[in-house]
Parts: sequence; C-alpha cells; structure tokens
Amino acid sequence: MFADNLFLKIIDKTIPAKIAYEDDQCLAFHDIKPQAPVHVLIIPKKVIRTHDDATSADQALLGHLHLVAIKLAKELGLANGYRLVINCNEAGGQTVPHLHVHLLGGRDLTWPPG
Ligand code: DGP
Repeated sequence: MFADNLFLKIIDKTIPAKIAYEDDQCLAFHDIKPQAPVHVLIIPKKVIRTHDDATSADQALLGHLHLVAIKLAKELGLANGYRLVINCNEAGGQTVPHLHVHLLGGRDLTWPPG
C-alpha cells in the first residue's frame, strides 16, 4: 500500500530536498534514489494522489508539468534525450501518493522498463 504523502513535507520544506525548479503550481527536486545521472521529480503543489485522480480541471496543470520537464531537460543537459515516467498505483510502481513525473536522463536508457 501507499506510504504517507511525504511530498507534502517537501513542498512545505519540512523535509529538505535539492530543488531544481519551483513556481506557484509545481516543485521539481532531485530524487533521493536516482536511477540515472539526472533524476528529477516534478510534482504539482495541488494534491492529486495518482495520475488516475486527475480531472479535466487539471488539464492546464498537467500540461504545465510537461513544459517544466522540457525546460529542466534543457537546463540539465539532456539535449541527447530523456524519459518522462508517471508510475500510477501499486502495480504501476507508485510508492508515494502524490502525482509525480520522473525526468530521467544522462545515460542511454533501455526499453522495456522493469
Ligand atoms: P514512485 O515509485 O513513482 O512513487 O517514485 C517515488 C520516488 O520518490 C522514488 O524514486 C524515490 C523518491 N523519494 C522518496 N522519498 C524521497 C525523499 O524523501 N526525498 C526525495 N528527494 N525523493 C524521495
């Protein structure tokens, strides 16, 4: 089952994180257990527990997360390519109940993922 929503504590800075980007809608920070030389998590400040919980009201917010990913990929030197991942629910590998986009790059990424 899901652990606590510790990302809320990263948003309110109770838990420290290496922040890559922040604005009024989202926060991006480096993953504590990186799976690639660059591994950043981009999260909405609004609580959306899973990708499945997003609604049409979140359309612009979801688009914003993608545009932030593009900006960060450029800033973090991923011109050769990168991967965005959203794990959804338990079988999808989601462990933190707060929607997050993984931005991975800096090495040749294999397919299929595990
Ligand atoms: P997922 O498995 O898709 O729910 O990804 C959760 C990610 O969150 C995982 O890659 C590890 C990362 N993570 C968990 N706890 C922390 C933390 O306290 N700080 C940071 N920076 N990342 C964390």
